[in-house]
Amino acid sequence: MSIILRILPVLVLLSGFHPAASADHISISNLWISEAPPVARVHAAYLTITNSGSDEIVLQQIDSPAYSRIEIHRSIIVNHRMTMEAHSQISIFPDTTFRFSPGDYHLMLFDPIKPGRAGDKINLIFHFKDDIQFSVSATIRKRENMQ
Ligand SMILES: [Cu+2]
Repeated sequence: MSIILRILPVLVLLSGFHPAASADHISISNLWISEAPPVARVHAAYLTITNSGSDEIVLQQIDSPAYSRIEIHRSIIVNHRMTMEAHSQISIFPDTTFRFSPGDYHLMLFDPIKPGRAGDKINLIFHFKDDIQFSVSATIRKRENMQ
């Protein structure tokens, strides 16, 4: 009996990660997190989102069991200095691919629960408008592997 009670919450958690069946027009690929020193309190992630549908899609929120908070940022230069601006959401037009890449748009991942090493996998959950959700596995990569 006690074993069943322990397994049940895990099953409920996993069922929440299934991607919505109505979201075949959205694909998320090449999701990776840049390896950071163990003391780092923020990590950066990059990915590609393709909208192959006929309507705009809107990425509204990202979360993960491995971080306290995730924000959408863009690196920009202001007065000759690199800084970052936060975006509350990203709209992707029909038949368009949107790339998050170093020096441009990225995900800022705050307060890692444990330091990640290259090769580790971490789940991020992407929330789009209209209650569309995806859980995607990110791979931690060393920065020099970036293209
Ligand atoms: Cu940032």
